[in-house]
Amino acid sequence: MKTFASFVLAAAAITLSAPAAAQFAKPEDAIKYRKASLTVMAAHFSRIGAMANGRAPFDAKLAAENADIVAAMSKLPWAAFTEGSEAGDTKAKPEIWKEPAKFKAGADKLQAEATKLAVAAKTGNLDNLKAAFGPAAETCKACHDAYRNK
Ligand code: ASC
Repeated sequence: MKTFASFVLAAAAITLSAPAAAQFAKPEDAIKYRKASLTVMAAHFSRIGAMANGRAPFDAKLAAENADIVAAMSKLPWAAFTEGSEAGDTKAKPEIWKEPAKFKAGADKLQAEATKLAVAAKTGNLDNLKAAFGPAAETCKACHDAYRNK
C-alpha cells in the first residue's frame, strides 16, 4: 500500500512537471493547437485594430475585453512548436527550430506588447490604444516575415 501510494505520488509529480510539449500526442495535434490559438488571437487583435485605425467606432469596453483575450492567447502558441512538428500542414519555417532563442525572443516580445496593449485598453482612451496597437502589430509582422512561409 505504501509502495502504491508513493507510486501514485511519483506519477502525479511527473505529470505536473511534464513539459508543455507532452500535452500533444501527435505532431498534427501541436500544429492544430498553435494554428487555433494564433487564429483566435488574430480575430481579437483585428477587432482592436479596426478601432485603432478608425474602421470601427471606438468602444472602450470592447477594446479592453478583446485586449485581455489577446494577452491571454499570446501565451499559448509557442509550446506547440514541438520537435517533430516542423513538417505537416504548416507554414512554419524550419528556422524556428534552428534558432529557438531568437524565435523565443520574438514570442516574448509579442507577449510583452500584448500585456501593454491590455493595460492601454483599460485606460479607456483611444490615443493610448492607438499608441500600443502599432508596436504590438509590429511583433506579429516581425515573426511572420522571419518564420512563416507565404
Ligand atoms: C493582425 C493579424 C496579424 C497582424 C499583422 C500585423 O490583425 O492577423 O497577423 O495583425 O498583420 O502586421
